Amino acid sequence: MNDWNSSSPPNSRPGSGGSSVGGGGSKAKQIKLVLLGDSGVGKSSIALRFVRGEFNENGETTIGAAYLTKTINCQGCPIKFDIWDTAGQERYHSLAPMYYRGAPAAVVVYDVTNVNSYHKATRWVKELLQQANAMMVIVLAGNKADMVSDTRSTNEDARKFANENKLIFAETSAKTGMHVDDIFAQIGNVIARQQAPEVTDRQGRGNVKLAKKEGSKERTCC
Ligand SMILES: Nc1nc2c(ncn2[C@@H]2O[C@H](COP(=O)(O)OP(=O)(O)O)[C@@H](O)[C@H]2O)c(=O)[nH]1
Ligand SMILES: [Mg+2]
Repeated sequence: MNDWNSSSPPNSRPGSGGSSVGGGGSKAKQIKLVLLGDSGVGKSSIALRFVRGEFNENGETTIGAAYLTKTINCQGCPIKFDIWDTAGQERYHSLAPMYYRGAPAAVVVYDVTNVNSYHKATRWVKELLQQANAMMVIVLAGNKADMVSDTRSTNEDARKFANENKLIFAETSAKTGMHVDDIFAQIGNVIARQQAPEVTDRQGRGNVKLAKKEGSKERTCC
C-alpha cells in the first residue's frame, strides 16, 4: 500500500512513538518520518525507492515538501510510515520544524561524495537533538554509496558522529536499493522497542548493523 501526494500540509499529530490507525481488522502502527538533508543528496530518491521500488536518474527537485506513505510488515505487524520528504534548499529551512515537530523518526541524508553535504547533515542532527522530540529515532544515511568503491574512509567521521549521538548509521544507495528498506525496518523495530513499558529514554537508539538480524528475544511490534 503506498501513495504519493505532493506538497500536502504536514500532519501535525504529535506523539513520540507513532499511533495506531485503522478500524476493524489489524491496526497499523503509524509513524511520522521526516527526510532531511542538503539538496541533491538523494532524499526523494530514497523515498521513491522505498515506496515504489524505483529509481529515477532525472527526478524533479522537491518544492516545499512531498508526502508519501507506505505500510510495511514488521515482524508480522503492519507499520504505516507517513513520510515527509522535505526540500533541502536553505530558503525552506525555516519550514522544517513543521515537519519534524512531533515526528518519532527522521532520516538525515548526506551524499558520500560530497563532504559539504555531510557537514550540513551534522547540523540537521544537532538541530533535531535540540529541538525535536527527545525520543526521536534518527538515522544518518550516507547515500550514493554506489558511487564509491570503498566507503570506509569517507564514512569514518560519520560513523563516529553517529555513535557519539546514538544515531542509526547506514550507507545507502537509492540507485541500487542498498539498505534503503533496512533503515525503515530498523526504525519500526526501534520504535516498537521504545514502547516497551520499561524503556523510559532514548535507549532505542544505537549504531545498528543493518545487514544482521537482531537477537531472537526481540519484541514484536504489536
Ligand atoms: N548514483 C546515485 N545517484 C543518486 C542516488 N540517489 C539520488 N541520486 C541522484 O542524485 C540526484 C538528486 O537526487 P534527489 O533524490 O532529487 O535528491 P534530493 O534533492 O535530496 O531529494 C538525482 O539525479 C538522483 O538520480 C544514489 O543512491 N546513487
Ligand atoms: Mg527532493
